Amino acid sequence: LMLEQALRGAMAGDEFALHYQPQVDIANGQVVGFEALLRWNHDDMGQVAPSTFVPLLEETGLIIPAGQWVFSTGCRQRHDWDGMLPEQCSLSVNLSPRQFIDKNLVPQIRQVLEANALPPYQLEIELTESMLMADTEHTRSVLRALKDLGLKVSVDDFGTGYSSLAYLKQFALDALKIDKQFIDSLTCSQKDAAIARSIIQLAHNLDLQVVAEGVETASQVETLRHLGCDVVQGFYFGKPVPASEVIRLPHEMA
Ligand code: G
Ligand code: G
Ligand code: MN
Ligand code: NA
Repeated sequence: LMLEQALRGAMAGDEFALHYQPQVDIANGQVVGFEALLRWNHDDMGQVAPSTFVPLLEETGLIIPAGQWVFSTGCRQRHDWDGMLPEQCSLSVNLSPRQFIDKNLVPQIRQVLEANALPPYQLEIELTESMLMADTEHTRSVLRALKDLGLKVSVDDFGTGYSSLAYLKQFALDALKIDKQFIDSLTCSQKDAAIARSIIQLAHNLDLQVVAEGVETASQVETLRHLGCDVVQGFYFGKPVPASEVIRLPHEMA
């Protein structure tokens, strides 16, 4: 409850920030996007882990205004980087289940794109498998609307959620993000390598891009390149950094 009070204060005060982590085209090293990750710096507690406060935002419903803040801050930031980042470089925003079922989601996204004169292809939405499992009228219409707006939609933490693949044929998606747990032992576990290889093949057979998450070593990059992965993201290329550091990053990373 104290943490909940503190979170309400964070919303009102100036305690939230977005950090940005580069996503790199494995073929040519170009930075093709940044994932926006919410950070909370509390006056007394210091940095609170997202794994602690994001679930709390979700439970309390504060994720709705917080998510709105993430969209408007991220899109304004991407607009400010116009001309400093490659035109095609996108901003990925994580969406939680409560945001996904919120009736105002699509109008809000439309509004924030317009307010920041952002071309829709510069905004990518990350959903999780569980959010795509419910094949309801709402799920269909939201995904259709995001597609019609011209946004990219990717499936985060792929391979760790419910195991139905039916949603992959139901909805028009753009990318699968292979969960870090399969990348961690990619180079030492034949099973993890087989899973990564299979996800990449599955994705490509369905015309989806593949992003590998949590890439930390050069040998993981080599293996992923060999397996035909498209985009890599992880500490090997860079940790999430504050906005002020983004334009100082190289536009090309080996
Ligand atoms: O990288 P990090 O430890 O910051 O992220 C931890 C978790 O918090 C991840 O699952 C990530 O998807 C989630 N997360 C980070 N930022 C946001 C956000 O803006 N909105 C939502 N819904 N989740 C976020
Ligand atoms: O669930 P989601 O994929 O949105 O969460 C991304 C989380 O993973 C963030 O907390 C981010 O800081 C973290 N992360 C990104 N790259 C790496 C990495 O290479 N190693 C580790 N340990 N964590 C990473
Ligand atoms: Mn994510
Ligand atoms: Na993930």
